[in-house]
Amino acid sequence: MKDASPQTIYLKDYQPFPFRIERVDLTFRLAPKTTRVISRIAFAPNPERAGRHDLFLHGEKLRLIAARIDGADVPAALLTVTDEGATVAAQALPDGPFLWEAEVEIDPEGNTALEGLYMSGGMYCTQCEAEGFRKITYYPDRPDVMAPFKVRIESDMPVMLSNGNPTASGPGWAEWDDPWPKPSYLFALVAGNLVNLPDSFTTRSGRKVDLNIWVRPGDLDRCAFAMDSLIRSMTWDEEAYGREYDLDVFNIVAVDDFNMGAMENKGLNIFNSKLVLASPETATDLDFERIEGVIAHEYFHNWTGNRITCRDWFQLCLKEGLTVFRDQQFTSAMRSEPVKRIEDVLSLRARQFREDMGPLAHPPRPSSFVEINNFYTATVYEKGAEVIGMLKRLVGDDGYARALDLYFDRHDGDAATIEDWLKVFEDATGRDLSQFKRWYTDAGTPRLSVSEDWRDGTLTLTFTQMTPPTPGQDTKLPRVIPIAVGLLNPNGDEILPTTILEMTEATQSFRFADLASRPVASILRGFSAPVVLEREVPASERAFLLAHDTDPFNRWEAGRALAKDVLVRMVTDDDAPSADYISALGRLLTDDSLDPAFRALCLRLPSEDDLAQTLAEAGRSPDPDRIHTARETLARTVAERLVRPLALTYDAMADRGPFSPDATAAGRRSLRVAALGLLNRIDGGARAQTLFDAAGNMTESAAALACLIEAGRAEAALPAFHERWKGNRLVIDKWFMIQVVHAAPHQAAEVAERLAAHPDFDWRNPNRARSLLGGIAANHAGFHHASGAAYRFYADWLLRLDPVNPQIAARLSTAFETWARYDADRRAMVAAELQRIRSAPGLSRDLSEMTGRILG
Ligand code: 0A1
Ligand code: ZN
Repeated sequence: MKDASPQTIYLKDYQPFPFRIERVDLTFRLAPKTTRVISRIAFAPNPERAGRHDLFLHGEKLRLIAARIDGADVPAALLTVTDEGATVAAQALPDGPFLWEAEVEIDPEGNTALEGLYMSGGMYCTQCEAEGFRKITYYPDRPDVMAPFKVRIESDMPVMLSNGNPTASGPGWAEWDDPWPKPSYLFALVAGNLVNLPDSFTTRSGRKVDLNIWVRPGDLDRCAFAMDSLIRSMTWDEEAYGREYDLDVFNIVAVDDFNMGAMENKGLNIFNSKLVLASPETATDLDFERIEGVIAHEYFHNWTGNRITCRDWFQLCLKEGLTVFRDQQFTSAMRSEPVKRIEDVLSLRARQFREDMGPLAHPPRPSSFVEINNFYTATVYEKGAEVIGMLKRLVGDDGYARALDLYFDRHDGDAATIEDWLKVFEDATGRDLSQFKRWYTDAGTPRLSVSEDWRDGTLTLTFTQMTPPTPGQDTKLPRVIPIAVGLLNPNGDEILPTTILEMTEATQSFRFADLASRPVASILRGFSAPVVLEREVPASERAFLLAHDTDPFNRWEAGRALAKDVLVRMVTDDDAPSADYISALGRLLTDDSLDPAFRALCLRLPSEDDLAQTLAEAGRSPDPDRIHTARETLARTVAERLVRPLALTYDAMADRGPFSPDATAAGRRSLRVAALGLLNRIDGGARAQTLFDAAGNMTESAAALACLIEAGRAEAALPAFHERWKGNRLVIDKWFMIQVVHAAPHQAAEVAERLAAHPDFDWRNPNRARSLLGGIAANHAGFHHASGAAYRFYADWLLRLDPVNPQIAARLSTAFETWARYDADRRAMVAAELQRIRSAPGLSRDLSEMTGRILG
């Protein structure tokens, strides 16, 4: 989308649309370059907006063929058409209800931005969130305008799908009816040569629902896990939230070209094929877990997003935060709760904290935006979910359940706001949440510092909170912070079980009296609030918590903090790796009472980006080379000192029976490959080679390949892997990514250049572009190499991608969001690349907004 002067849109300017829509009828005559869309839309005045109004309908890249009101052509003088839409002057409109009819022509094949109606591998599909429907026909493309849709599709494709229930079909046509009023962003259409995996589900009130997963012929043998995940999601949502499905069919379609992960269109979810297709040979355990989680996420949107949608896009976290929270609960229920919590916190810190500390920081509910597609962020999604977790901690499980019941009762069929959401909690629990609301309106991650005072059998914990300034928000008021605390006596017995302290002031003390001896405090258990805990803790206390904490999250956290302390000292003071840390790790590794997945997480050293962030938080400029060297040295030292237990673990965790994707088997594999990653530093890739040659599943195969690259002996493995998997796009994506992620820092840009010239580098495919570019950005020392070669390579590709798919270019540009952390030379190189991008003629609104904000 080219736009000379992109406009900022403000939450405070919200006004309801002057018209309501009673029903929508759409006919599609599909043709790759010339699809006709005929719309009939029954409008009526909206009583919330008195007076007469022009009718403005969004529309972009449409060729208008005819426009009629109540059967008569709209006079040319009363119809204004621009790049953004069509306006019918008020005097052309009757006082009461009227019928708008339009015929437009669109070009799905030429739609490389993958927004609106486009083609992927010969099939037609749509993506309408957030503002794609306006590229299909003229419409008030905003989430607060909801209507029932009827759709007729005419094409020579064997399968034609849309939202709702199928009503009739014949040779070359099919009709669909969606009785549930929905906003246009939930519209979907698919037509193609597809095959389906069918199943069914009977809801607890007895409605039989036909389930289908539609894929390209040849992919059918990789859908079973997704179907199983769907059925488990439907069951769980009934049990945990009392939510039933509400149509006769639920269709999922997998497409290869998709900008995001998946989309919750009513009754017709469209998925990136990487989040549907899985077999043991082609998908890693992480892929399986993501598929399960995203299938659940999209299904859960049926209530939190579709039945109750958002009034405007500023409220995006209303549906996304809640739905992420629900999918996290689901995964915890299906797998291990502590392991899931640790994984979520790792991802929160890596993505959301990083965002919150840089130039792109914004509140979960922003108050302005230029391009809404740039706000599908970790803050809206993951922090949005954390805020709900805190609400639940504050009001308790019963309060949460009452509030949610009230939310569904009160707002079913509504386009709601964050105010509506908080009000149901206030009404259901009697709490005043006005201070809590700051979590939605303020950006930035609070820093929470703690001091301890011990005297006369009383422990006093004094907390101070401070949130650094973020763009446009210089001063911050104190927030409500639920701090989960437990106390352990020196033997490791719990003397105070987890208790929630409710902090509301800038500084606040909490007392624990009548204690026989000085306890050890376990603070922020379960990561009860998304804050940075700043606390000087002696290594001995961390080691004690790592050995004894009864809260598994904090047990892991203690080990992680120890590892970080060690690594930071190695980077800043050239310290030797700490023997205490390594022996603590050794004890954990061999503790068979602990879940292997948990042990695997403990073995994983903090990432280089995480260390850079930690150093930056402490006001130091991180040196990527030193960080890389320190981490490598620690990994090698751990491997040398723990070679025996690591080798035993590696052997013991081998799969015993047939492959299972379940959490237990996946946890064993993750411990096995974590041990392999360390041993690989000292066995010259010997184990990796054996595993690569024998691996029967992708988790081990991909891990072995990565190890071989790191050991510098992948010359045979890389072509062998390519040869074996050249027919499978998803596996070839991995082949691209692994090579750049694991390349030595000084070679990373060169490897990326070489791969970009590979005939399989189909960069118009978002997954493929993300594999290579996301891969190099994830190679911290490679991306930030002092030569600046990776910065240049990356910027070149953003410029190339932007005219083709601005959304993808803009998302990838976040690799530069941390630039201000680094030294002056690196900062100058990144700034020059960002300026080069900004000066490109015809830059998209998406990338222009992002580069502008990143530069600050
Ligand atoms: N609502 C979807 C994510 C999504 C958002 C935007 C898209 O295109 C710009 C596509 C999908 C979800 O949360 O799963
Ligand atoms: Zn979502």
